[in-house]
Amino acid sequence: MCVTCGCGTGETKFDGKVLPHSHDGDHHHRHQHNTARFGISAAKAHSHGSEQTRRVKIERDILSMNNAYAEENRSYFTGHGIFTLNLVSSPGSGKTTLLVKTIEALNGSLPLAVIEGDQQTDNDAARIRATGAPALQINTGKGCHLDAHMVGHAVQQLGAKDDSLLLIENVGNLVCPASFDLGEAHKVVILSVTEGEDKPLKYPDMFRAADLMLLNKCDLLPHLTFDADLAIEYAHRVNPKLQVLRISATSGAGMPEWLAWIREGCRKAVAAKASLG
Ligand SMILES: Nc1nc2c(ncn2[C@@H]2O[C@H](COP(=O)(O)OP(=O)(O)O)[C@@H](O)[C@H]2O)c(=O)[nH]1
Ligand SMILES: [Mg+2]
Ligand SMILES: [Zn+2]
Ligand SMILES: [Zn+2]
Repeated sequence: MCVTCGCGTGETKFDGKVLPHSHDGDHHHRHQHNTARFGISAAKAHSHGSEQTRRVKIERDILSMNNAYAEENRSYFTGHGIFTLNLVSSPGSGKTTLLVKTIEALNGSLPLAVIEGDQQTDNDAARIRATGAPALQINTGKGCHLDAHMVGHAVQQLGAKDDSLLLIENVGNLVCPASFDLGEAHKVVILSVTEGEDKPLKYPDMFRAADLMLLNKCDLLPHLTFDADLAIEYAHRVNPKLQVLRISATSGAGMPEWLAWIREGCRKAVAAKASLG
């Protein structure tokens, strides 16, 4: 169940197979699966009091469990110099197109891997693999977001390299992925110009959780009434520190700035690993 919208999670699949739950070998997780998988029923079994109190406790348990996994992922990423981005947006804003263009533009200059999240299909992982980059598709079934536990296993399965870039495309949803830390360095929110200027005001949690907003599909602006300055003003109203880049994944406008931002992040991640000794 999602703590934000109450949706069911269904069965999670990795490249079409059920999420593995055996923990042997040198898996970097140190978590206990019994509590991870059955956090909800454990909470149910041990809570007392009103339905409302019980719900609050379940929500708190799910988020604190997620945060524990996220911290495991984060320390793994830090220890291995992996710069991890969590791309979040509504469906169709252009995340996969942007990833494909980004990978093509980087042209093998840094090692990278992609984790794709969608409720169903492996279409996006196939689009990424067509570039030659490794990609793992997570299908969340009825679930509306990726969580840190899924990402930990996906990283293990992908075998993310040291000093690399890890790009995570979250499930298209401007609400629930805001609450789930995956251990990433930054959430990057993509807003496309066909979605309306007011989305940052309507979905403030996501724009607050992000460090960078990519305003995508700017090539379409001449055909629309969308006011880009106003959209950015709204985004800054909910998050004054939000960095913003205006881009077009299809025309390539703004891509040099986006690539420079990625390279700087990778450089810092490698330096942080080195400073650990
Ligand atoms: N005009 C235009 N279309 C874009 C741009 N980026 C993506 N698209 C289109 O938007 C649609 C959804 O893109 P997709 O990458 O699948 O979005 P996702 O659901 O966020 O992964 C596709 O038809 C893309 O071709 C862009 O910069 N400009
Ligand atoms: Mg996609
Ligand atoms: Zn949800
Ligand atoms: Zn696990």
